[in-house]
Amino acid sequence: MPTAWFNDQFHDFEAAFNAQISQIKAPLRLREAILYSTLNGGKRLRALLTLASGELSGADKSTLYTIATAIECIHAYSLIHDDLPAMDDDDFRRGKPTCHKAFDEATAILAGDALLTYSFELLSQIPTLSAEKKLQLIQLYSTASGTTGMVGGQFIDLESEDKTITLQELETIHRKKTGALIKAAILAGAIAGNTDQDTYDKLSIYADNIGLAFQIKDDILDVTGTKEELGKMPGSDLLQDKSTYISLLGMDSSVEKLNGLTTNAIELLASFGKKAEPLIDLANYIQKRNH
Ligand code: GRG
Repeated sequence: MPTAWFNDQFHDFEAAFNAQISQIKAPLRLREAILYSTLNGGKRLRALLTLASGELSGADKSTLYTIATAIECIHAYSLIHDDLPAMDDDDFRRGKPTCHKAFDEATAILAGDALLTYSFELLSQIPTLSAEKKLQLIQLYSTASGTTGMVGGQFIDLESEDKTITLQELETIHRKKTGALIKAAILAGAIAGNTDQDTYDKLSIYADNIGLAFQIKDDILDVTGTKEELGKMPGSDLLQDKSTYISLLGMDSSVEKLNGLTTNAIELLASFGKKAEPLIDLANYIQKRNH
């Protein structure tokens, strides 16, 4: 991660995340699968987005750590389930064998289920937030991860396999499948703090822009990245004959779209001055990342 803010926040969050995940009580092998799939080198992008928008919104740090842990739990669950043979059937994730390869399918399904549930348990127990804010966060995360968000997007994506889809359909899949959770991560930080409607609306549009930018970059990296950089085999989209930004728009226009979305996101936050720097750094990071 490039800036001093990134390094500090990443390390502090990693320690807080480790502590919260280690509190999960479960039968030994299930617990091992949960720890294996969470404490394993993710970029913690969603957590950092929560911390950055929370900082802009004046939220308390320990509250943000719990909210950020909760979103990383949902994200980790989605990756475990996405890697299963019934879905993407991937052997590697974050540079290591996927959960079902290291353990077994039933354990991987249950580890994912446990992480999704634990996320809401964490949100419901935050001592520093009012009942109303906790409910708002639970609603935010459940809509983003459920049928109108990530699960719905994953379903449409699976249904679209072996079909030619339009750019608009691809965008809908990505906004739901990956964009919704990224947006929830950003808005959660704002809910934890105190923002006016104008700030909330700007963060919401910023989130739409970088959520899509993240996915376009992911499509680009699947073509340009190496196994070492990505922690999994590149070229999987082409191998599965998947529609991507590259296959529908071409590489040059995809890069142009990525750059345009990043610039829009950054311009939106200009009026916040220094307070918005972490969010601006994260937008730049999404644009330039190599994994
Ligand atoms: C199974 C309900 C269900 C949903 C799965 C998110 C998702 C939906 C599937 C992931 C498929 C995938 C690999 C999409 C590409 C974008 C993406 C989410 C990449 C992984 O996120 P990163 O790069 O991962 O933030 P790390 O490992 O850094 O946390």
